[in-house]
Amino acid sequence: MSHMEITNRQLGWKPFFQNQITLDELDICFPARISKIYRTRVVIWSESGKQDVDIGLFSEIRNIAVGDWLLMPHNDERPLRILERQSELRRKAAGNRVERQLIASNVDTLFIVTSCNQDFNESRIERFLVLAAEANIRPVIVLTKADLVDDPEQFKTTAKELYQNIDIEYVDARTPDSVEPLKRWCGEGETVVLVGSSGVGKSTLINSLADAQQKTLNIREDDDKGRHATTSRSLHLLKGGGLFIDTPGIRELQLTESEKGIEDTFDDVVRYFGQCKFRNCQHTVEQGCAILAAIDAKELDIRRWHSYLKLQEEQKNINKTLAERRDADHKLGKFYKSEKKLVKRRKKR
Ligand SMILES: Nc1nc2c(ncn2[C@@H]2O[C@H](COP(=O)(O)OP(=O)(O)OP(=O)(O)O)[C@@H](O)[C@H]2O)c(=O)[nH]1
Ligand SMILES: [Mg+2]
Repeated sequence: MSHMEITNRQLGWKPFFQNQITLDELDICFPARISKIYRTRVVIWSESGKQDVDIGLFSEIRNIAVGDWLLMPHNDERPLRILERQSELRRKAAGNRVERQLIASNVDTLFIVTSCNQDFNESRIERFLVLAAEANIRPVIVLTKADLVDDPEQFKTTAKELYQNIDIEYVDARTPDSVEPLKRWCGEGETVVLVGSSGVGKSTLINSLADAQQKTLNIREDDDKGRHATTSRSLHLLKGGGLFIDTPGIRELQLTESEKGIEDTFDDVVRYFGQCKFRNCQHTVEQGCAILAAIDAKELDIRRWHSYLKLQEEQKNINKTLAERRDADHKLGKFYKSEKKLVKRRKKR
C-alpha cells in the first residue's frame, strides 16, 4: 500500500454512497474505488492510498466496473459488497453477442472525443450522445487536433448546429494551455469518462490535463502512443481534482437497451410524433404525415430522421434477441425441472 494524502471526496465520494452504509459497517470496513481491473485482481484507491487486491472469491466479480465503489473489510481482501451505482455506462458487447458490457460506473461527465480532421462523423457522435442520455450523464463533445485544420472554429460551428444545448470545445490535446477550458468539468471528485475512436487523443488529453494540474498518481501509461495504444480501462486521479477514466478506442459503438436515450437525443424528431393525420402513419408516403412535412419544410434534417430510424431498428433487433433468449432460458429451465422430477421418480422405483 502506498501512502499519500487522498480524501474520499477527491475520489468522488458523495452522500449518495455514504447513505448506503451503516455505522456498524463503517467500523469494520472502508470505501474504496476501483481504478483498474485485471482478471481476478483489482487496483483500488481509498484514503489509505493505492492497493492491489485479489478479489477472486468475490461473488459479484463478474459485475464490477472501473469507477465502482467497494466496501472493503479492514482485515480481508474480499469486498463486502459493491455500492449501488449513481450511473452506469453500458454498451453491447462486440460481435454478435447480445451481452451488455459495463464500460464504467459512477460517472458525471462523458467526453465524446473526436478529431477535427479525419474522425468527425455525425452518426458516431449521435451514438455516444444516446449512451450519455441513457445513463443520465452530461455529454461534452471534444474536438481534438484543432492544430491540424485551418479553421477549427468552423468545426465547432458545424457541431453546434447539429447538437444544440451540448457543450463543445476544440483543443490541441497535446498542450496543457489548450485543454484548459475542459477543466470546467474536472472539479474535485468529478468523474469524467473519455470515449472515441482509437488515435483521436484520449490518453493525450488526460496527460495534458494532468500536467496542467500536477499529476499525483501514475498518470502516464507506458503504452500511450500509436494505434490502439490504450488496451484497458483505467481511472486516473489529478491532484487539482477530477478523475478520468481512459478507455480503449471504440470504432463503432453498439448500444444496448437505449430507448430512453434515443428519445432524449432525438427530441427534434420525436416531437412530430402524434401530429400525423393518421394514427397508424408509417411516415413513408402517407398524406398528412408530420415527419415528411417537416423534412419538406427543412425543419427536420433528413439525416437525423434516418439516423433515428437506424438506431430504433437496432433496438428492435436487440429486444427481439433478448426476448428469444429469455424464452429459450425459460424453456431450458422447465426442461431441467421435468428431468429432475423424472430422475427422482426413477430413484423411488
Ligand atoms: N497534432 C495533434 N496530435 C495529437 C492531438 N491529440 C493526440 N495527438 C496524437 O495522436 C496520437 C494518438 O493519441 P492517443 O492519445 O494515444 O489516442 P487515444 O485516443 O488514446 O488512442 P487509443 O488509446 O488507441 O484509443 C498521438 O501520437 C498523439 O500525440 C492533437 O490535438 N494534435
Ligand atoms: Mg489511449
